[in-house]
Amino acid sequence: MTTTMGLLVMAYGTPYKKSDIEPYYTDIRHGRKPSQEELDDLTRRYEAIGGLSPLAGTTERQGEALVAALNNSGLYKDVEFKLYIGLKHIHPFIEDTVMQMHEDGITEAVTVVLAPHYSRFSIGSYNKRAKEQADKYGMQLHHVNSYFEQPKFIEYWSMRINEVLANIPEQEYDKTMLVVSAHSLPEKMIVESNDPYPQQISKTAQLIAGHIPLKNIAVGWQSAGNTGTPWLEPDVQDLTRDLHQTLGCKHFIYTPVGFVAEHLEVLYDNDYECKVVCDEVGATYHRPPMPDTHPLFIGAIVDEISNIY
Ligand code: FEC
Repeated sequence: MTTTMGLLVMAYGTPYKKSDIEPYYTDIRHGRKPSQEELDDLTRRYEAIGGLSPLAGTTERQGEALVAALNNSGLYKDVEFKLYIGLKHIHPFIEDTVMQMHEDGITEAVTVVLAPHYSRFSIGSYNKRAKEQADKYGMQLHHVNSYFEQPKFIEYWSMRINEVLANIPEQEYDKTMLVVSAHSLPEKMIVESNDPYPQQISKTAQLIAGHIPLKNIAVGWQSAGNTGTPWLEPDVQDLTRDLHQTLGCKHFIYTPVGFVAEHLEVLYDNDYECKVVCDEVGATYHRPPMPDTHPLFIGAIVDEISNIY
């Protein structure tokens, strides 16, 4: 007999239409409404990437690719995974999805967040919300906490960087900088709780370094909020200016490894903001494609799931 196992794929979420921007932003700010100026600024950034973000569709495609890969992996006899998507800041919210899973008769599920590195404030908070709801129904959850060390994840990024390098003359490699980045977080929170997030990003850079012929590799942080308190630094834009000044870099390759798809934080913060700085200093901007549904990326998550379930 085949057992149905839930596969709860959790992701950040994005506005589906322009009028969603305000409630979405309010949710991100834990219920505090943004000022008109803040709202206009966010709306302007969405407009700059075409009006809205492609993230909603990508999350669905990633979930579908993952459930298909799991069900075709041959790893699970008599188990059929059923996909559910739960979002952090917009419907379908994590709690509502877990309730739906219960109503559908799901008693056990694997959970995965579409972000490769663990922080108590990112993956930890998704897992907590899913577990609190699942506990109400006695549903058992198996959490994937991270997958940044999975060989296929590192292979994906190394392959993409090597593709970029194939178009840069080898004699310019010593003037080429790889910037490995992730979303910044408030520094105090991370330091006080001895959060593993910064070390996991550095480890990702270190693992990638073993597969590419570049010596110049820097870790940076992006997309920091404006809270008046320090966030993890250096910011990728400042880093670009500094590295250009000290090393005279001609090429910058940006790999936002803390994200897994093209969305506002990549399309605006990298493709627009970092490119502006590259143009300003006269260096070439490169940003390889994001993992999306690439089989190496989906395979990395399947491999991690097979470690926990
Ligand atoms: O394409 C899209 O529409 C959505 C892209 C998006 C992703 C994303 C991922 C992460 N965030 C993380 C932390 C924070 C913290 C704050 C914060 C604020 C925003 C705002 C927008 C936004 N984030 Fe986000 N994030 C995305 C979008 N994020 C929009 C609000 C305006 C702005 O600051 O730009 C600050 C909250 C506060 O003010 O209190 C903290 C982390 C990730 C990566 C892990 C994950 O995906 O969950 C960490 C995608």
